[in-house]
Amino acid sequence: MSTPTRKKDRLFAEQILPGDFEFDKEVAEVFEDMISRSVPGYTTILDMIAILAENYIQENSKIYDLGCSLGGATFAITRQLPNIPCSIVAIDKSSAMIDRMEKKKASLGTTMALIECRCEDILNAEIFNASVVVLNFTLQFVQLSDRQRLIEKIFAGMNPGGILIVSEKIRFPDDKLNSLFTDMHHGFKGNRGYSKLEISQKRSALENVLIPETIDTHRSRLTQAGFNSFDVWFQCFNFASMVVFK
Ligand code: GEK
Repeated sequence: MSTPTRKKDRLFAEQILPGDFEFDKEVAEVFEDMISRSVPGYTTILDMIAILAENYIQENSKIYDLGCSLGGATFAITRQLPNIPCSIVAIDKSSAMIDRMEKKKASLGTTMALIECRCEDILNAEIFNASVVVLNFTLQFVQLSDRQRLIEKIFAGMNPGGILIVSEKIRFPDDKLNSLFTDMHHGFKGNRGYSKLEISQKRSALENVLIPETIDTHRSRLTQAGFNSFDVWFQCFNFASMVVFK
């Protein structure tokens, strides 16, 4: 999804008043630049989600991209889909994100007709006949008390043999590892041009909004909901992507 017109993220470059991070119009405008300079392996993860979707899509079923932002995973999947009848439902509760995604979809032409973009809270969204479900860095923004219910709803809406992909920022039970990986992540952002001020202001803005959990917590929640064959298929520092099957 990288384009020469991609706008650079400078949202935290100047000293700003404290406040919680929001997925508003300003963030949507720079989102592609922001996520690819902030999440180690983001492009690889999208490419691999497309391959997983290609392998697990079932005829006449749906793919759900939950918390789709600008449709990074959705558009990667559409490039890789086999020629079988299916559709993709891309959901985000930020209208700024969905508006931009709709524009991108329109610019890509009629082959994108299989994508339905919805501005909706995933906690209220109906999920059914799903063979592939993607939560790519979305669950971390859902309130802790709502996470189990959401995962159970996804399980109920999936077909047997379907795959759920969950990518998250993660926490470690060991404090030493937590600070090592946090430092490495900040080093990664520094190498990609973010200043110390940008890194620390973004960190404070996300503090109450992005709540990471340990891999064990994810495993317990997913298996408790009924999913099987849990494993981590990608990890770089404190970012991981997990798969489970129904
Ligand atoms: C990608 N998956 O590029 N309902 C709907 N949307 C939500 C909810 C909710 N309850 N909570 C958060 N979001 C994307 C990247 S970004 C990750 C996902 C990041 C949405 C929120 O509006 C935002 O667009 C997205 O989840 C998280 O593959 O910024 O680190």
